[in-house]
Amino acid sequence: MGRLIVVSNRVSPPGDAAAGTVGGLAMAISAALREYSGIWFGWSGQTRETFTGQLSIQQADGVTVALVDLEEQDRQEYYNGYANRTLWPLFHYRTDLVAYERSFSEGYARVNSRFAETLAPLVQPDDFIWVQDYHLLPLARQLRQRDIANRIGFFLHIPWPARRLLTTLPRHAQLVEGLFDYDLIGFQTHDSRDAFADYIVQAAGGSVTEDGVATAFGKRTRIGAFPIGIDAESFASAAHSDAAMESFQRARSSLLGRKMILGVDRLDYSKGLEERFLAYEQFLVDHPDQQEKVFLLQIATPSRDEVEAYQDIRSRLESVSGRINGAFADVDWVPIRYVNRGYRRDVLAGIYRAAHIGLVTPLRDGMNLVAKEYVAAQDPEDPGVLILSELAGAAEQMGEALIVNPFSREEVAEAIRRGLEMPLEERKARWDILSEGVNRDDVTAWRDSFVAALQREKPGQDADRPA
Ligand code: ADQ
Repeated sequence: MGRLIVVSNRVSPPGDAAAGTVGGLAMAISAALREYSGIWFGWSGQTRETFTGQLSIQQADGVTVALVDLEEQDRQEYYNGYANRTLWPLFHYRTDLVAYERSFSEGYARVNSRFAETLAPLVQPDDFIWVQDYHLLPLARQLRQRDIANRIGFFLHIPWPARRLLTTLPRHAQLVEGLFDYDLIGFQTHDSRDAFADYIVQAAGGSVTEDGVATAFGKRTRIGAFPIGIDAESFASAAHSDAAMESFQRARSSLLGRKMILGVDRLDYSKGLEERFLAYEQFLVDHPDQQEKVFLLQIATPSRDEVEAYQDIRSRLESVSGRINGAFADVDWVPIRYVNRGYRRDVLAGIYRAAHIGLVTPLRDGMNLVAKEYVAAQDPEDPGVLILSELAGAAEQMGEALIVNPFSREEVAEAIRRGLEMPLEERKARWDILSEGVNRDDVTAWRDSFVAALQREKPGQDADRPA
């Protein structure tokens, strides 16, 4: 079997995994690459005056990383532009935030072409290529134009939007047609897979069979749901590390007998943080007896702060949390502890374990790994309660959580009340089922099922060629 080449927008530099600062997606990819002794190709995050296509190759931990620098204009038009100001808000149902600028789509096409141009010479005949996420939707097309006939798969980490939303995007058909140069397209959920199939049938006049063969634009591809998981085993052992024990103790001793509700998110408008704060405020209003008996710890790591919508959400959250704290706090109690920094995985695991409730209420989310990490970090003898948005992909798998509509303050407030009062027996029964799923459907299962499905495909099949 050939090597695995993973392509993603950003690549975590070797060494970050050891430092414990790598996020869920990066952990997932490193695990896959170690198994297939592959290459991880992507943007270095650096820019230079002109694009040279020169690669910086580094080896670490059984993984070869190949990085390419882009130009500043690429960063603005491709990364901050089309990826994060057009596709991200659109695919997260925030049409009010979508910017359609011609220079963005040009920059997006240019960077995908530059990726293909730099990657193509590295590809050997037996390799299989796995492209990650919405930054690189047209990459297969660009590679095919450079005579790369290898198997190429694509995995979308974010939701696929409903047809009516997608058709608001100028040149949407071109974007979708480009996907048909992949041999396999993976989605997080059946819901996303079905939304894609709906577009193929209703907007592109194509067809999709029961087993996921999609035909349109004179081409065929296969589609499927491959829900991503966490590295559950390593996360559970991180939860037992000294660092985790220390952060657990530190968090628990700061409780002073109170119960802790925890949110952990990238600071992003899709995560529903403002709505979460307001729902928590509703809970405090509905249950005055609970005031001073609980607090919300919200850890929100700033991200994409060159994009205005992210600066806006950051200042809104500061203002909403400040207002709630101003209205409810007492000399020895602050209802919301709002923290804007990142934590190492092991430290984070200890904080998860200390929390009585994990509050995961995105307004839209491809999967949401925090929900799974929260479950993996719990003490089996005294587990906390997961409250989970029905609009997170994870809700398709995690039905034993308290499932809520994140737009409904009343529902979220009521789930908080229920979670705080839930008897140990019920907490354990729910957690047992959740934990079994998190362990079974982990990142290894995700990787293996995607790679096996990709290898079953014959590369480069067109509809007019025999399958
Ligand atoms: P994200 O939108 O980044 O990922 P998520 O799945 O929650 O969302 O992953 C976030 C990761 O970052 C988690 O592993 C979490 O532990 C980590 N993290 C968040 N805040 C942190 C902090 N303060 N300190 C340290 N670590 C922190 C995208 C999609 C998701 C999809 C993933 C993977 O938007 O829907 O689940 O990719 O496919």
